[in-house]
Amino acid sequence: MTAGTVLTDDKIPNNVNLSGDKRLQRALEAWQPAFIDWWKTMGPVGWQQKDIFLRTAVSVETDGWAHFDYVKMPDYRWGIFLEPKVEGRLHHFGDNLGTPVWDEVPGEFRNLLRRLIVTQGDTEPASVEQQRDLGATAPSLYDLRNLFQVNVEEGRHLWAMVYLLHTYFGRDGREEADELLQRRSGDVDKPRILGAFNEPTSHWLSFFMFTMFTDRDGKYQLAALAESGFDPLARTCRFMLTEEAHHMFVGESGIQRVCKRACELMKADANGEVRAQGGIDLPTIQKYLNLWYTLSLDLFGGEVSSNAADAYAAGLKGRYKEERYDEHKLIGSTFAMDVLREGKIVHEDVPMRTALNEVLRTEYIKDCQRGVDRWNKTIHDAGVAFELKLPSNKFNRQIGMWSTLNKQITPDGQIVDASAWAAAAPSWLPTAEDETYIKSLMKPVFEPGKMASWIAPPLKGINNLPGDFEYVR
Ligand code: BYC
Ligand code: FE
Ligand code: FE
Repeated sequence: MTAGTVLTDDKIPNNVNLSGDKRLQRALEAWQPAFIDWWKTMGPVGWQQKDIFLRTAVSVETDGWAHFDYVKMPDYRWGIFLEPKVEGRLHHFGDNLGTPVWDEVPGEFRNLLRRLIVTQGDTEPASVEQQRDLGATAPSLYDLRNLFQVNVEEGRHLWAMVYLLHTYFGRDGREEADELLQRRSGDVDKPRILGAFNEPTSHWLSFFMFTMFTDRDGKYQLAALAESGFDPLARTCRFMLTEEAHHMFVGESGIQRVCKRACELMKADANGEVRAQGGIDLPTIQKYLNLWYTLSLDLFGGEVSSNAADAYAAGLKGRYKEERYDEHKLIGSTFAMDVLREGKIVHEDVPMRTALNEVLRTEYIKDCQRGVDRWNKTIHDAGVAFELKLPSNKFNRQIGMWSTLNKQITPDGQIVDASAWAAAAPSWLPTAEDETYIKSLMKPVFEPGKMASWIAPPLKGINNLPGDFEYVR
């Protein structure tokens, strides 16, 4: 598509009256060719002209958000969807509690709000960039299709944030929207904003860990923004959450299948050696878990954060499921958490508003634990005595108060000296050898119904399709 093409409701499914909003149409018409350019140069390598069996959101109704058909990725209809407006909605937390929510950007919070939207928006294309080479080594057509499903939906999430920037932030919103297509994951000069989104996901084990742990940060951040008193942001994020569930499913079920296969191969080998059988052994899975979980913990920001306090006070970013709590102003209340005082870990009460990043992270950790419990059930059911564990929230941190002890805290949360840490690190985090080994396993399997050696087949097909369905043709 070239510049000047008229964007109709047909090209961009939407429920924001795009065809009736000339100003927005013009802005998106200018941005859309840049997006397609970006998709072609930074999106999935290869496969662009293949038919992929994808889900497209065509409306927010229950029968409209999961429309399955074969599409070529560049023809995917990236749409703009907001959950329907709830009339009379009020701020339900923060300093403006009880007053009507905003349909326009509140002037005094403009910068804070724009920063939240840009940070959210930046992660979406970043993840597509991180995953762009994975198609070449997919363990099955089923997995290949899931990768592309995640990729096009992250593309749609970018559209969602760009819609907000274009509609509500005028010229600087348009500039920010352009920059979202200019930063590059892992680039030293113009990196993506948040740490984890500059890390390579160079193979499928990292991809599954990423969708398990990093997309799950997406779930919690989006849920906190879905509470927003800036109503268009809340409505946008609520719809994005419906898609996020599938991304986490890809990660959780992906690792579960790798664990299952590890157990099978362990038993098949005379010495119980999974690697001898071309599989990924459980201790290696634990190392990648440690890596991606801790990178994702960093995404919640500092444990004590005035930014978090400001966003809550302003009513822009709430807690996870704010309605579950009794009190919504958080003045005078505290949160008990571990903090670092003169090199020691102590448990302390921290003023609640400044602790909100940690409050959200705590909810996230519980959710991760539920997933790890299900993996352990798979391992247990296979008759193998091994347990995967979430490491301490202080281990391997690069953001927040624990980052000062970055290479001194063990996965159990103990402070040790740097040399002891360094000596044990190869058993905690992936080594260069682990990377080489995992990559050596990444041989593509593109025959319908067939799986790579290191992963078990899924329990059922997408949309209940049979195991040998040709998801990509
Ligand atoms: N890396 O007060 P602080 C998703 C910066 S994932 C680098 O501690 P704050 C997805 C911070 O920006 C969800 N820098 O933290 C998943 C600040 O910088 P400035 C993404 C970091 O601001 C998979 C400084 O440190 N959505 O959707 O309370 C695939 C001090 O900040 C990091 C959001 O994140 C980091 N990890 O919280 C696809 C929601 N952490 O201003 C998609 C929007 C902090 O001093 N973002 N910094 O230069 C936010 O709510 C907040 O910005 C954060 C940070 C939670 C990220
Ligand atoms: Fe997303
Ligand atoms: Fe996602």
